[in-house]
Amino acid sequence: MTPNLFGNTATLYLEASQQGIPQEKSVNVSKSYDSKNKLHSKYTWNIVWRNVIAFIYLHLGAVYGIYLFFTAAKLLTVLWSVLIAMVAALGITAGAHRLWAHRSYKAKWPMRLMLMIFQTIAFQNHLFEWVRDHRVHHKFTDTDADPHNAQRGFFFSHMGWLLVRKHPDVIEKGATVDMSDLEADPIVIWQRRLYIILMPIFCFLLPAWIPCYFWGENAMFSWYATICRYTMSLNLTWLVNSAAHIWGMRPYDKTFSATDNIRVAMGAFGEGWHNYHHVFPWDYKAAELGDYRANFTTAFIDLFARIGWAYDLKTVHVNLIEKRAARTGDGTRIKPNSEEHYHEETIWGWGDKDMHQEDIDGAQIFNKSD
Ligand code: ST9
Ligand code: ZN
Ligand code: ZN
Repeated sequence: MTPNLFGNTATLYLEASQQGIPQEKSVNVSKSYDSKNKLHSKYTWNIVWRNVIAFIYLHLGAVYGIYLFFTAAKLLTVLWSVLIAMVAALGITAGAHRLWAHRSYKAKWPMRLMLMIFQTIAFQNHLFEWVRDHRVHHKFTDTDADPHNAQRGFFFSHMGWLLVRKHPDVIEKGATVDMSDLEADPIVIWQRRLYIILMPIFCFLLPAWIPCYFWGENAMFSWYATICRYTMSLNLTWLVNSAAHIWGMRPYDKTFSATDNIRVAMGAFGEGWHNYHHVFPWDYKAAELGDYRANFTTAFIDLFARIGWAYDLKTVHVNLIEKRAARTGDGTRIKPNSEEHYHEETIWGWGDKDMHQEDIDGAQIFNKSD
């Protein structure tokens, strides 16, 4: 598939859809572009200037932060920033993503509390909002209802979607996605209620204050180290939505844009095996192959499984993977058994009402609860 960096035809596809021109969910990504619709486009982006200004500040601040890391900041401040970035990343990968969004394993309350705090450090919206957008992304991948639809180009799927009002389909179709499990989790509800207080404390104030108090870092250096850490973490996360929906292989299902991208997997703690992940979102490893080096999150979950805090770890039997790859993959994992590839219903994770019985029967569950 040709990389689509700034939208153009794909954006126009979206625009056309707003003129009432019917569209179906794409069967093959490249087929979804329809140049005839160009003439009818009138869609105007509803830009949220507050966000544009905030992201400009964050990115300029991040550049200054990098400069300070190499010239003026103390080594301890650099190491501290890396540590906080790692903790925040685990809040997203092991917490928001694999635990809450996909229910690929279960966690006892101390682990959920810890992951909720880690996720608050990451400031990528509160858990309820993060999970809702992510489940909607999985259910409606590559359509207007996908909050960061990669058909609208690299920039939109990376960051642009946070700078404009959502497409009405996101809200309309998103309302059909089950969120009852999060509504029943007191830790998620408590975080949502207090987010406006918790987020600034955990993402900005504490991480910036600790270097000043404990090793006498200059307050401005510490602030820009914090801005830099946050902005770099955001960009690494966003690569899963952009790069891992554009560049790479589609070994398990070639009918949607998600790809397996090892570079993203390394940088995003194992979240770059994204073609596999879209096919089997309920696998706690979010990957079929690869070891802990390219999947730090799996190592983290396995560690907590050893002490019993993480349990019911779900993964997929190789027979099921190969059967699916032969049916819908691009041939890089296993030889396809037919030239015809049909798009199959996508699901958001374990417990989705559209989950195939074959998948439920084929799941392997480790560290099972009684
Ligand atoms: C951020 C998120 O960065 C990043 C997510 C990345 C996901 C990646 C996943 C990949 C796996 C993980 C990889 C990790 C790797 C980590 C490695 C690190 C080393 N369904 O949103 P609103 C309804 S955030 C159903 O305001 P607007 C709902 O009723 C960055 N309904 O829409 C809602 O009301 P409420 C920091 C939905 O007005 C109402 O609509 N945060 C859905 O169009 C209004 O919702 C920011 O920058 C849905 N999906 O505004 C904030 N969505 O919530 C940016 C909405 O009360 N966001 N509704 O129920 C905003 O300012 C706004 O959301 C907006 C849209 C301007 C973008
Ligand atoms: Zn996911
Ligand atoms: Zn995706």
